Amino acid sequence: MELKNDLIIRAAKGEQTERTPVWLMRQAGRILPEYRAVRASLSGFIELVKTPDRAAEVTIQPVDILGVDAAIIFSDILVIPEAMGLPYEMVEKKGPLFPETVDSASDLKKLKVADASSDLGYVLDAIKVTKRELDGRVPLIGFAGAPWTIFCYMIEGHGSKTFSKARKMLYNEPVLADQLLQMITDSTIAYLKAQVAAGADIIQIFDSWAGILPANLYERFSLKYISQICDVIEEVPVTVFAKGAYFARRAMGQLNCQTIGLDWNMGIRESRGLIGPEKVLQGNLDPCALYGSEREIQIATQTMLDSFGPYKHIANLGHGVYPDVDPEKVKVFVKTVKEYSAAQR
Ligand code: 1CP
Repeated sequence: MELKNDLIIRAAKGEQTERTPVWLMRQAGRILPEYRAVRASLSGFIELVKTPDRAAEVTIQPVDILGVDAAIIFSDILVIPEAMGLPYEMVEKKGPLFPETVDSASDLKKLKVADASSDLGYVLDAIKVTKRELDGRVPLIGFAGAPWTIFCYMIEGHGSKTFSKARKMLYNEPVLADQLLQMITDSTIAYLKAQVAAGADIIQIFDSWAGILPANLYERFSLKYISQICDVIEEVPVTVFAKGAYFARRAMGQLNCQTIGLDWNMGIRESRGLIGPEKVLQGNLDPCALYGSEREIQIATQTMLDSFGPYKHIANLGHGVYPDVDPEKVKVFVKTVKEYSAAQR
C-alpha cells in the first residue's frame, strides 16, 4: 500500500525531506488516558498484547492524538524470551517478572529458537490489523530488543539497575552466554523478518541496557549480535538505539544499519563526528524537558533541531516518554519539530 506520509522512511534512507520527521519512543500506552481506558477493559498488559484488534487500536492512538509521523507496534521486547520457552508476567506497577530464569546449561537445553509464525503469530496479526487500519497514513515501526538486553532479563528475571547476575555470566560462563545470545539472535532475526513480511515499514532494535557494559564486553557480547541482525534485515531501514553506549559510537557507525539513536547524554555534534556523515541520527531530547513550560519545550526542541541540522535526522526523545508527562506537552514537542524544521528548509 502506498504511504501518504513516508517522511520517516525517506529520512531513514538519507533523502532530503521537506521537514524533519518526529515520533516518540514509548508513545503508545503510558501517557494517554485513551490507552488506559482500553487497558482497563482487559485483564492486563499481556492480554492486550495478545489481542491483535486492541493492540492495533492502541498502536494507532498516538498517530491520531499526538500527530506523530510513525506508529510503533504495541508489544514488548519480552515476547522473545516467552517464544523461546521462558514466559514472563507483568506485575502491576512493578514491571516484568520471569518465574524461571537461565542459570545453567541444563536451563538452556529447555529453550528453543522461536518460530515466528507459531510462537509470535499474535504480534504478526496485530501488525496486519494495524497496517489495514492505518490505511497508509504513516509508516509502522516494528521492533525487538537487542540480544544483550533480552539476555539481561532472561538471566536476572526482572528489571535491575546493574544486571550484575547477567554481567557475571559474561565473566564466569562466556560459552554459555554466547550460546544463549546466539539463540536469542536467531529468534530475533526470524521474528523481525516476519514483522517485515507482515507489513512493518521500518525496524528498531532497543539495546536499553547497553550502558552497563564496559566497552570491550559491549563489542564482544552485544554489538557482535546486533551486527548479525543488521546484516540480514535488508528489506527495510533499521535503527539501532543503544542507551548509554557512548563508548561504542564509532563502532556503531560501522553497523549495517541506516539510523543510530542517541540518548540525551550523547552530544549531538560529537556523536556525528564519531559515527561519521553517512548514518541518519535519531533523538535525543531529554524526556524531562517535557515537564517544562510550553515556551521552554519550544526552545529546547529548536536548539536540538539546530544541532542536528536539517537532514539525516529523525526527531525523538533520548529515551522513552515518561508515564506522567502531560500529552499536551508532547503535542508541543511534535508541533515544534514540524513547524520549526519546515521553516529552516
Ligand atoms: O501494564 C502496562 O501498561 C505495562 C507497561 C508497559 C508497556 C505499555 C510495559 C512493561 N511494556 C509496554 C509496551 C512497550 N515496551 C512498547 C510498545 C509501546 C510503545 O512504544 O509505546 C515498547 C517499544 C516496549 C519496549 C521495552 N520493554 C523496552 C525497550 C525500551 C526502553 O524503554 O528502554 C524495555 C526495556 C522493556 C521491558 C519492560 N516492559 C515493561 C516495563 C515496565 C519494562 C522495563 C522493566 C525494567 O525496569 O527493567
